[in-house]
Amino acid sequence: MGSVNSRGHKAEAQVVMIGLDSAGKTTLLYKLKGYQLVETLPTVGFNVEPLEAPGHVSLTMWDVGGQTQLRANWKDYLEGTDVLVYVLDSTDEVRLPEAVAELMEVLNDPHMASVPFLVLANKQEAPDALPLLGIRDRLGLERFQDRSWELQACSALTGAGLPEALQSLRRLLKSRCHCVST
Ligand code: G3D
Repeated sequence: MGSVNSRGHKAEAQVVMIGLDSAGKTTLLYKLKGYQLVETLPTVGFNVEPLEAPGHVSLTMWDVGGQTQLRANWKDYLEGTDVLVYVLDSTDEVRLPEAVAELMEVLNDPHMASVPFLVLANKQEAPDALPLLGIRDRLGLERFQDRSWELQACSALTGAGLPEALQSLRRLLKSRCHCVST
């Protein structure tokens, strides 16, 4: 997976995007691609899309289905990951513990050792969205001293926070590999 350029560096970063079902991954992916997505269906298997981040960074986004029976397949996609993007539904307080547990399981996978990660607290425009600071406390991200991470609020619906999310990705990629220029 991936490619290298003439300087022996990876020319294309491998970004894996996962999250529970209905977190908004598919909406996010197509919003980032600039498509207007009217209706989404549960992801069966995965969508994969090439994406350009600021600074001509090429990313490959894997949108892996989050339904319970599909989560066992997540680890098949983790090898070679440069940055993990984990999408949370900020309005789903009931399943927040489940979402956190799944994130911890992924981060504990041997393929993910020292891989930086970006948590996107999606659906932040919704009136019932949990505030970012509350989400940060519930995630307990401070325990991850051994790798780079960022938490970003966003709305795949309105696009708010997505430029900042791409900038976060760029920073995390720079911390991981030489696949982005300085
Ligand atoms: P998934 O790919 O993670 O399974 P989807 O999630 O992208 O299919 O989105 C699940 C539902 O959440 C969709 O609504 C979608 O419109 C909605 N959604 C995605 N992002 C946002 C957001 O930022 N804000 C709000 N309010 N809703 C969002 P439906 O009604 O089609 O199930």
